[in-house]
Amino acid sequence: MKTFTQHHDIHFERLGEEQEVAVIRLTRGAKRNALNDRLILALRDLFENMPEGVRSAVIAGEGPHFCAGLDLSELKERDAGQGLHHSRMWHAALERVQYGPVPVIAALQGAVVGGGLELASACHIRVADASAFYALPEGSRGIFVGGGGAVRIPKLIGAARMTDMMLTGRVYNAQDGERIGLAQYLVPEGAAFDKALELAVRVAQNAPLTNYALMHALPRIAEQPADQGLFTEAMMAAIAQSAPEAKTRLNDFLEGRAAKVRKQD
Ligand code: 1HE
Repeated sequence: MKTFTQHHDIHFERLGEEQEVAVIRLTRGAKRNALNDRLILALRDLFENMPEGVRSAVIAGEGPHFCAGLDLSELKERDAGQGLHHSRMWHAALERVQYGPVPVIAALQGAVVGGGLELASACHIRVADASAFYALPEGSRGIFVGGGGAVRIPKLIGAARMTDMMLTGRVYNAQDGERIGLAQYLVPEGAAFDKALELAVRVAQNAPLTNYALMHALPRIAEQPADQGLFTEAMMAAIAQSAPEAKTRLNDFLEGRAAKVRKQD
């Protein structure tokens, strides 16, 4: 059985044997899934109210493009104060994606640009198909990133590459995007959603505390000075390993019931 709900320009569905994967699809294909305020707020609300039993999520876009970024038709007359609050609204929404209840996998195709790349950067895993391309047209539109891109994108590709993208309007294709770290997976055209779903099903099988540690502890540890990071790591390791689920899983391996690590083709 599948369950779906239609929010404003978002289709929400639960997939997987136990409906453990939330699939969130942007459904403004006619506008290349450009993110207007209503859509950003709907995303925030969805992540704040993720139903019980969801263990991982996929974000995808309808049509040939993942997302054309900020809806430029809404960027008319905003004074500095309104601009500040608008950016903070994006921050709050994408913060709920990154530091929300479950790991999120983005399925990317076509344009992943501007705010679309900022949304993808807030996800935990990015799977791109061969049609994907990445750009930060803010630079040529006379504006700046405002959806957390200045914080998240340099962590993926470094400040130098982001500076180049914004100064020169450079567009990375799917292959180069994967090479520089914009996406972790590159798949043939049309295959991003299926791969993202396959990964989401796999991620949903992890112990919830392990996923929690990867989402909430790892990025914070990575920001800490080494000495503090090591201390936080030890705390998180102790908590994770003391969960009953960890003990069961370790025993399963020791008693030959769990999968071994195998070389992949
Ligand atoms: C839009 C938007 C949009 C398309 N806001 N309406 N982002 C950009 O600067 C990217 C702008 N978009 C594009 O460069 C192209 O549209 C695409 C490469 C994404 C797709 O091209 P294409 O040829 O498939 O579509 P199209 O014909 O350009 O667009 C189809 C419709 O979507 C058209 O509307 P229509 O009523 O004439 O059919 C477009 O106007 C509309 N559309 N993109 C509004 N972005 C938190 S700060 C973040 C800051 C930013 O994200 S700035 C970067 C914004």
